[in-house]
Amino acid sequence: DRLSLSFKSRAKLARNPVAGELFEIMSSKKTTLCVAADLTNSTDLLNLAEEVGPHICILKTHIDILEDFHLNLIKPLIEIAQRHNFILFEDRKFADIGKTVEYQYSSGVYHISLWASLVTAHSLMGKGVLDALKRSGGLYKRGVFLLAEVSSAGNLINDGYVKATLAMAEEYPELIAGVVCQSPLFRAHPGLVQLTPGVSLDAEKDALGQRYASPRNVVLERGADVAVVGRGVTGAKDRGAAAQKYREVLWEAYLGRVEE
Ligand code: 6AU
Repeated sequence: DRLSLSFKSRAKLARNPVAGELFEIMSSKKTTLCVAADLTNSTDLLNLAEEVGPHICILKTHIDILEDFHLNLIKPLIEIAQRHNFILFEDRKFADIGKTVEYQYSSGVYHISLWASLVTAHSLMGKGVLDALKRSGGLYKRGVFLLAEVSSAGNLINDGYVKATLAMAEEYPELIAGVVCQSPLFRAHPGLVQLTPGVSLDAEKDALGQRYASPRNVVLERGADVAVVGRGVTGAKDRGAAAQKYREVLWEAYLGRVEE
């Protein structure tokens, strides 16, 4: 069972190289925290990366919400990620025909394939999305998180969609690093990472349909390996201290879950 195994032993079971690297980082750095850097200013983004860097395994970006994006941002961002040993994850949520996804991944303003080790994709459009990500150039080591469930109220995903998404993930074992979901869906696949957003110590929801659960709940009840925290950290006065707090409660919950 995935939930009772340590990240250390799961690192060896990962078929995707970034998932393997991620398990190693989580294990050695003792953190399962992914901070969602949903900020609109590049300098602010770099400052956040420095502040939370010691406490995270992943920095998740929505690079297209930056008002002052320039490719020059990428070099210092990679430098910070290497120095603090975390992974860059662009939450692009690809959801188009394969050919368009290929352009969105490799071209345009952001050149995501050159710097993001991890990206998200929807299963909605079918396998072409994954074929496109697989064959595009860019980083040698990269991984995809497929969205099987989402945190927002009123979403249209049903059981059939979830099942078909997991089946699609199984067809691309070298490409898929893990699954974004809200419940322990794939207990029999310890090499895959469960990434769960919608995590807050204070809030239950926001004004636009986001729903939150506590760090303990997402790890112990919902099966999260990595927990995504956005505003719980970015909205704090001391973002480094907030990240440290989330990291600690998440890690404690993980220790209470593993059996080896
Ligand atoms: O903690 P928050 O609500 O400030 O931010 C949550 C972050 C945002 C969302 O784009 C993302 O998590 N997210 C995702 C992801 C990671 O793909 C899926 C989902 O179901 N819900 C969700 O909030 O950056």
